[in-house]
Amino acid sequence: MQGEGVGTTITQHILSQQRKNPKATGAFTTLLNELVVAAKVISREANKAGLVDILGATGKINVQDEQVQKLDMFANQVIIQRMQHIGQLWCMGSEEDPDLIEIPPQYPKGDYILLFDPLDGSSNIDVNVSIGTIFGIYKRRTDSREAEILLSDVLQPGIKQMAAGYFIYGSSTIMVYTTGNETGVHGFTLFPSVGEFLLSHEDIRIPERGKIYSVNEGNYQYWDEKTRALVDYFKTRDKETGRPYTSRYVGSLVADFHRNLLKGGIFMYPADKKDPKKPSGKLRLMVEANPLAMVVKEAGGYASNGHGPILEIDPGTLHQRVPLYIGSKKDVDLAEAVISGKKKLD
Ligand code: P6P
Repeated sequence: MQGEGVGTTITQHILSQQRKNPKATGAFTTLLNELVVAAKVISREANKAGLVDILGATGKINVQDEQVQKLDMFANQVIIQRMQHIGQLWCMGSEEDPDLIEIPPQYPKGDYILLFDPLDGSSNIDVNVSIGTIFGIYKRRTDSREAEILLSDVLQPGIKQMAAGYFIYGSSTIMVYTTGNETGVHGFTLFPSVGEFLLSHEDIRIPERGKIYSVNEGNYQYWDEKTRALVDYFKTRDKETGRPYTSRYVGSLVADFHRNLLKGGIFMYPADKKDPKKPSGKLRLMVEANPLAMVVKEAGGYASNGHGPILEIDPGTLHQRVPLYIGSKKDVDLAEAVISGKKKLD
């Protein structure tokens, strides 16, 4: 699928995926393509962040009890404003908004639900570390006769996602997405000179075992014994299992995840006792864990909350947090066996 020597654009690729699905109506293609436009706008601002007054905090605190950065707000608004008029969405949910985002009455509605973290890793904006947008797309469960937007329509297990992916705004802007059903995971790099995302990482497969572990060890004292034993395991010398693993932790989920997706390894954000309001750790099920869990599963990896698959969790609330162990299947299987108590590390 080459076009005029520039390679395969994301639009061509999404269309080719649509053709593989006999039931596809093109609504889905419209949705993904508009999300790409929003990401291009965010990328432009993220790359300017060091130059213009888009840095710093707004002085607001979001539903996550976190400082809202100016670029957070900008990214959130760009996605909402671009996506609300395309006529494909039933509603949206954002990490930045406490409640569901309704489609204004002047715009037609569709059957898809978009859940997203508009700018993950925003605490890194001011220090020029990669940040990103994470998204998951579901089909509404209620039929068109149901006029009311019901939270029960949105709180679906991650296995129901129609598509998921992320954008990384770093040294280059990259989009990684999957439409599931063994169609693979594909990465695209934004070429500003062309103004297009071009296929750069076709059919990404994560190594079944890695050599990298990613975790904030500053939380060690807040972890339970099993979590400490697991992290100590990755640090302990053992020739046969290629340990100690290398420690890599950027503090920006999309950056840590993307590196491990390409090179292999395990990212962990365990439950901890650091904040009584967040006993399950910091990361959100619906807008962070589920989308990345779909991507990693399609790439041959696995994502667990330490007791079972992230993708099979029945959500209780829109902003529910979960412990997250995600990456190379053998590493995450081990983490789940240790955290759930099935395996004891000596
Ligand atoms: P900590 C960024 O704020 C974020 O939500 C993720 O991108 C990242 O993985 C995590 O928090 C880092 O959290 O507690 O290690 O600083």
